Amino acid sequence: MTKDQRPFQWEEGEFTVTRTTRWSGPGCHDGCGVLYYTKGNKLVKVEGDKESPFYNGRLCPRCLNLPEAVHHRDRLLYPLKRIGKRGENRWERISWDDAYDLIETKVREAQKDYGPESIVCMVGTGRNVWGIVPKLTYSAFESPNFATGFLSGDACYLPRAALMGTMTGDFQIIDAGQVYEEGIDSPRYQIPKCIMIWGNNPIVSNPDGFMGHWIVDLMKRGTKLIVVDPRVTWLASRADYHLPLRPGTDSALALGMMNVIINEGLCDAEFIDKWTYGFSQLKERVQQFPPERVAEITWVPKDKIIQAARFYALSKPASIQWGLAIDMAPDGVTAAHAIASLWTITGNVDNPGGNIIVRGAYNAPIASAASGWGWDELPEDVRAKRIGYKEYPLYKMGFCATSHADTVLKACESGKPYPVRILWLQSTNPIANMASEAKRVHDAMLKVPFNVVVDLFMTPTAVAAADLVLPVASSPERDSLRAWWTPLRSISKVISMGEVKTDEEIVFDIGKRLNPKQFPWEDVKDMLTWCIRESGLTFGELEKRIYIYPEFQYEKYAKGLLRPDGKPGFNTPTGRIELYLTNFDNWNVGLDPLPYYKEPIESPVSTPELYKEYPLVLTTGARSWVYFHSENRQQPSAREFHPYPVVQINPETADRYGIQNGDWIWIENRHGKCRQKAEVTPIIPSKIVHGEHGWWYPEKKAEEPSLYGVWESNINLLTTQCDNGPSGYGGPYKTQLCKIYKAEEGGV
Ligand SMILES: Nc1nc2c(c(=O)[nH]1)N[C@H]1C(S)=C(S)[C@@H](COP(=O)(O)OP(=O)(O)OC[C@H]3O[C@@H](n4cnc5c(=O)[nH]c(N)nc54)[C@H](O)[C@@H]3O)O[C@H]1N2
Ligand SMILES: Nc1nc2c(c(=O)[nH]1)N[C@H]1C(S)=C(S)[C@@H](COP(=O)(O)OP(=O)(O)OC[C@H]3O[C@@H](n4cnc5c(=O)[nH]c(N)nc54)[C@H](O)[C@@H]3O)O[C@H]1N2
Ligand code: SF4
Ligand SMILES: [Mo]
Repeated sequence: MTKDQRPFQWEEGEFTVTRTTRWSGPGCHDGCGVLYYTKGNKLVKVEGDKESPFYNGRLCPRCLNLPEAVHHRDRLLYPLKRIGKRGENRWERISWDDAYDLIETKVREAQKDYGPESIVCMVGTGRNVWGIVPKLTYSAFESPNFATGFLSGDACYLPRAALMGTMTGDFQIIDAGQVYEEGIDSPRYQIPKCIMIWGNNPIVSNPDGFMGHWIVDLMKRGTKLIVVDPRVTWLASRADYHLPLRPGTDSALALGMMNVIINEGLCDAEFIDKWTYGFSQLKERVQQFPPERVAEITWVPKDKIIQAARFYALSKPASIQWGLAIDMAPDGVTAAHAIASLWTITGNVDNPGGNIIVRGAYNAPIASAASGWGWDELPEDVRAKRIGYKEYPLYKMGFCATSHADTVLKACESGKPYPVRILWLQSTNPIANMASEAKRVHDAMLKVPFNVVVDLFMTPTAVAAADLVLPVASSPERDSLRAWWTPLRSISKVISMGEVKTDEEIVFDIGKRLNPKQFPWEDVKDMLTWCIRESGLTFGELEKRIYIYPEFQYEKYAKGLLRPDGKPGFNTPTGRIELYLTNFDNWNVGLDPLPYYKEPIESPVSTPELYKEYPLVLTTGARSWVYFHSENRQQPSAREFHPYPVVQINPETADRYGIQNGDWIWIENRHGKCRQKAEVTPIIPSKIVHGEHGWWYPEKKAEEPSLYGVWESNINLLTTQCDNGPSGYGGPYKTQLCKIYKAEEGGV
């Protein structure tokens, strides 16, 4: 059968089978091709779509277990209004009309008495809310404040995105052939000789529209790996070079590798000369980072640094697949700058098998990772009120610009620069997961007069702080789109539960009520068709085709395809990739235009006294197979697979503290403590421990002070808010100190 003849839907025995895309909820960063097997209104099983390019039928346990999530008895099915006090978990079922009436009243009050900027909308990570919630914020509420759910320093992808926005003027990702329907078999593609995987564990996390199994496919064709990770991950165990660095020292390592590459003349001189700005200043800066010094800082042996640097530079094409660990240190932006400089000075820019420049497929605003939909409608004086906009000019850059989360927190606490009157949380669970310093965030939310949570399940955050809870549809209950990055994909609704609405429907309904001029569409499908108008298809047509690939071109900078004026070059002030960031000078707020290294706030070097008391370096939150952050803890199969929070400790360290595999232990530092279960394993070095994030216990008591046991194993009792880098981005989620000791019997 040719691809055009493939059916979108068919009957198979007692099932209707639908071929479509799965995204959120429950949360995921990807949109893999799935086959939904439904019987009436029931999702019975999910299989991978073998004919879906680049997913080829490969599914994670989280997709295979979707029926358990979707039909779970704890799903929220009706709008709920709080009765009694916050934290009592007492709710009254109300109609959607009553919910919308209440929202309209509260929004109009806030707009009139405090200005629209007193309404702050918050989202969690990369789901199909990043297009639609900005539209709600800017067009319906007319507020400039779209934010993450108190994610300190917005330390997830946004630091890297903003850095690329100012350094390159565009967005770069690794080329794993995903821009072609034929994938790595495309004649235009080249297999990278080397992939450097930096602070990322994509086999488990499949982050940001990237699939870990793409790397495995490339390894089968000969690609060699360098892995920069303190732990021996699956990929590290198969790498030619594994650099197990001390958490938070990434920029020193990248600067040290550049020292080797530049001083040994291994750069791409022609590319540097023609397309980059500031090489001579960078060359001077890297002289401060000879491999001996870098080995001391990073705990990676000097020879390994030299050999890995040579191997990366001498492999062409080569690419870098980077991850979250870069953002999760206060100076994450400079680490990103140093790493992006590595691919720039070796000329691996927008080349086959290198780090290519991408934009969301067909610029579809609703479906991509970008968050600007509706921003242009706001007058300049309203935009200027965005929290953090003035203090942190880097927050204007990038494709996912948000309000500064830590300053939003301070505004909730202090009413400055102005009061926050409404928090609208659509797809985030800050106190269990997204925010650091969880108790502080809990208390701050209670100061806000009206909070709305839009979610699939009741969460610790909702019980603690919400006044209204709206039930939202899961992915198989949702008509939606995906354009992060390519191809453009349709998401089809195959079942419906209770009175749930989709994120798009909720925003659309509220927009129609509050500001109909900016929501001119007849219904959500009409709006979806408008969003993909550049593809020339209606939503219904796309749904039958499932996906469509826009044309992709390499070396767009040479062809005049990047700048608004159509000239060759990059969309930056100098028209070149800026190794020296001229914007940092222009803004005049004290940002270093060159990459630098700064010690973590608490570390063996910066706080030696503290290190005596807390003699282990703590990194947190490396992804696990069946959980997506704080989600899925309700699913019996997921809990069977991964019943407890796990803290990884090296056998030598465990011995030193009398800890056995499987013991409940306390992880503690001067900010707080929590309990997790020890996994004694050689994959982690002896001076480092790793604690899991996102843990709460849906089976435990909901009401305060328990909040489903959210304070028992929560690693974000040990992390801090408002310790950001100078750009405002970055927070110390993965760079703390701690001590560990055996907990009393019983566990949690
Ligand atoms: N210590 C530590 N903390 C961390 C991290 C770490 O590495 N270490 N990682 C951080 C990172 S990178 C991130 S991005 C944050 C993530 O933080 P969040 O995105 O807030 O995490 P989730 O637990 O997935 O919470 C999302 C909520 O949204 C709901 N939901 C899921 N899908 C949908 C949907 O489609 N629509 C709606 N309306 N709701 C939905 C879920 O049921 C859940 O209650 O956590 C951060 N927290
Ligand atoms: N199953 C599942 N998938 C997910 C998620 C989930 O919760 N569950 N969350 C999604 C989200 S929001 C994100 S942001 C992505 C994140 O996905 P990734 O980018 O893969 O991030 P992590 O798994 O947090 O960490 C990756 C690796 O960094 C290492 N590491 C820790 N500290 C450091 C350090 O200081 N430097 C370096 N170089 N490495 C360090 C860890 O050992 C770990 O192996 O995953 C997404 N995908
Ligand atoms: S990455 Fe995994 S959970 Fe997410 S859509 Fe793909 S198969 Fe499903
Ligand atoms: Mo994230």
